[in-house]
This record gives sequence, structure tokens and C-alpha cells, in this order.
Amino acid sequence: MVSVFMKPKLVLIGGFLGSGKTTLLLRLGEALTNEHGKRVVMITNDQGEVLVDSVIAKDYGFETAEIIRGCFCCNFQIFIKHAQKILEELRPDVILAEPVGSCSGLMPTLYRPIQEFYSGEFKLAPLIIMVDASRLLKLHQEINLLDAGDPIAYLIASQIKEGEIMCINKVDLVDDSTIMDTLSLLRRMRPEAEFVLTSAKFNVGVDKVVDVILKGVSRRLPYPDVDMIKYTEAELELAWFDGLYEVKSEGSFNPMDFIKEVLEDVVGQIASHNGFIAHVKAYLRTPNRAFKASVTSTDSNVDIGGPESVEHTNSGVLLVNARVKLSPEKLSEIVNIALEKKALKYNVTLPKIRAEAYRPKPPKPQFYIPYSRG
Ligand SMILES: Nc1nc2c(ncn2[C@@H]2O[C@H](COP(=O)(O)OP(=O)(O)OP(=O)(O)O)[C@@H](O)[C@H]2O)c(=O)[nH]1
Ligand SMILES: [Mg+2]
Repeated sequence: MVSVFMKPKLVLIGGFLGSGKTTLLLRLGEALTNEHGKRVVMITNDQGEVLVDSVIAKDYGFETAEIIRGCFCCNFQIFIKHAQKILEELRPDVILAEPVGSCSGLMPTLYRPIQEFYSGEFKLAPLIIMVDASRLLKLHQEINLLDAGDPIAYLIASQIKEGEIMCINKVDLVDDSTIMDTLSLLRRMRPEAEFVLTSAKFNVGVDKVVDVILKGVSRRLPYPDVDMIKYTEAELELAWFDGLYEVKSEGSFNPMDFIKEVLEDVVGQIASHNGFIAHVKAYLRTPNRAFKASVTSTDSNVDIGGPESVEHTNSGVLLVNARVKLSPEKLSEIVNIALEKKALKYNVTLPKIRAEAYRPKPPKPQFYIPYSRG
């Protein structure tokens, strides 16, 4: 039995695909470790099996557990088992957990059941939900988050409506008036929440989230019931592609340019099919370095992360995770075309280790505690 004084803080950070959850998790992990001397463990989560987020968290040196093939809520017992194992083996002070970005109803299906049944083992931080300030208003114009007739609008709105702490992220990409308009839209949707402006990428506002994690407690704010039919519709609108490849070259190639161009090609093709990008990301590990490329809409640039200096290489391992509103078959075809084109241009071969395109299974949470139950 773990002593009360050793109960770790369990932090759930939700929000739509691409809003910056992993980037924030890593910043929080660094700040908690380096500035507060805390032992931090990450739990990543995805519908797929080969996860860019997990390898990145490991690259940063964090102990990482992953829950694959479904969200935390549909795998509640597995989530708890992982968390208990982490507790037993690693004795962390803080567990940072990132649910799948297409997941909603974290309060009734995850947060409240943990509070109810496992409060002896974990101390929950307030539920943190992230929104992308460079994207929210555009999405609102396209699919009306206040009316939420559109399934994806419903999903995003219901994520927002259960947040206790709302991180308005990527503030570095927008002007003050966009921040104010985003804030006022969010206040209409979730007046009870506390709002924090962050740029996870540039480490702005991260200290405030650290404070919430170390000192904050849930205020037991009201949260809406999940309309499972609409939620399922939203999940089923997105196709998921996960691929893992070797990259081999007789000569040498620039790994950063290579993944950037692969994603640019994927984005161009998705745009020409009028597809909606939730998040497309790629990760390329070479013998010495690792690069991440990411894109969250058809009209934004591919964002590259990795070392400043790029060494040419002759080998690597490539992961591609794409979440897009198209058919799985079309998405798979698009990724394959992009890979073939860039393999030819960069004179590399890309033996496939595994790849699959699919729609996630309809969500079936193991627990559901409505707000009305108190
Ligand atoms: N400019 C800017 N970019 C950011 C910021 N936070 C995250 N990003 C970028 O946004 C993209 C998505 O970030 P992730 O942290 O992978 O987002 P996520 O929410 O974990 O995505 P999923 O796991 O797919 O749901 C990446 O290219 C990040 O570099 C930010 O504060 N500013
Ligand atoms: Mg992530």
C-alpha cells in the first residue's frame, strides 16, 4: 500500500489532435524535473501501434508507458494497471498522461472514475484541455463550434466544455486580437474554466501550468454528458494511417529535407482531395539524430523539430502518423504516393516494416459517471 504522502500527481492533458499536448507534456516534464526536482513519467495513448509521440517522449529521456489500440477511457483498466505498475516500479512524483486527441468525455469516463475508485493511489490535478489559438477561430468559422451540428465541431466543443484549466496554446502564432477573440469564444463555451495562455513550443506560460500541477485541485466543475452517437460519428469521420519504414540509401541524403518534403507532398494531395487534416506527423531517426515534422492544416506550413545542424545520412527509421478526414484507402494511397515520389527524388529505398490505414472502433467507455451523480 502506497503511503498517502507519496501519492503522485496524475495529470490528464486533453484537447484536439495537433493542439500541442505532446509539446506541452515535454516542456512540463523538463520544468518539473529540472526546476522542481520531480520524478516524471509519461503515459502516451493512441488508436494505432507505432506512435510518434512515444518515441519522442523516450528521446527526451522520460520513462514512458503507452496504451495502444484505443483510448484511455475504452481501456480504463489497462490505463490503471499501467499507472499502478509505474507507481510500483518508478515511484514518480508526477504522471503526465496524454489521451488521444479525438477523445472526449474524459471527465465522466476517466477523471471521475479515477477520483471515485483510485483516489487512494493518485492525486488528480485539474483536467487540462488544450486548444490551438492559431486554429480555433478558423474552425469555428467553418464548422460552428457553438451550434455543434457537425460531428467534429461537437467533438471539439465537448472537449472544451469539460476543461477545468484551458491552455490557449500557440499564442506565438497569432496577434493579440485573435487571442482576445479566442478567449471570448472559449468563455462563452466554458465560462467556469481558468484560462492560461501558452506557447508550449517556446516555453511561454508553462510555469503557470506547472503551478496548476503542483498546487491545483479539481473544483468539481459541471461537465456535459457525452452524446455517444455524435461522438462516435466524429471519431468515424477521421481515418488513421500509421506506417513504419526503414530508410536506406546507397549514397547519403538530408533527413530533415526528406521528411519535410514527404509531409508537404501528403498535405498537397490531401488539399487536392478537399480533405480535412487533424494532424499529420512524421518522425525520422537516423543513427545520430531524430527529426519530427508535423502539420495541422492544409494551409499551414510543415513544422520541423530536431537539431539545428543536419548531417547527411545513409539510413534511418521513419514513422508516419496521419489523422485526416478522408477514407482510409485514399489516405493510405496518398501517403504511399508521397513516399514513392520522395524515395525516387532522394534516391532512397523504403522497405515497409508495417503500415495500416483504418477507422478507429466506435468508442465504448468502461465507466461513465455523469455530473448529475455528484
Ligand atoms: N508555433 C507553435 N507550434 C506549436 C506549439 N505547440 C505545439 N506546436 C506544434 O504543433 C504541432 C503539434 O504539436 P503536438 O504537441 O504534436 O500536438 P498534439 O496535441 O500532441 O497532437 P496529437 O498527439 O496528434 O493529438 C507540432 O508541429 C508542434 O511543434 C506552440 O506553442 N507554438
Ligand atoms: Mg501528441
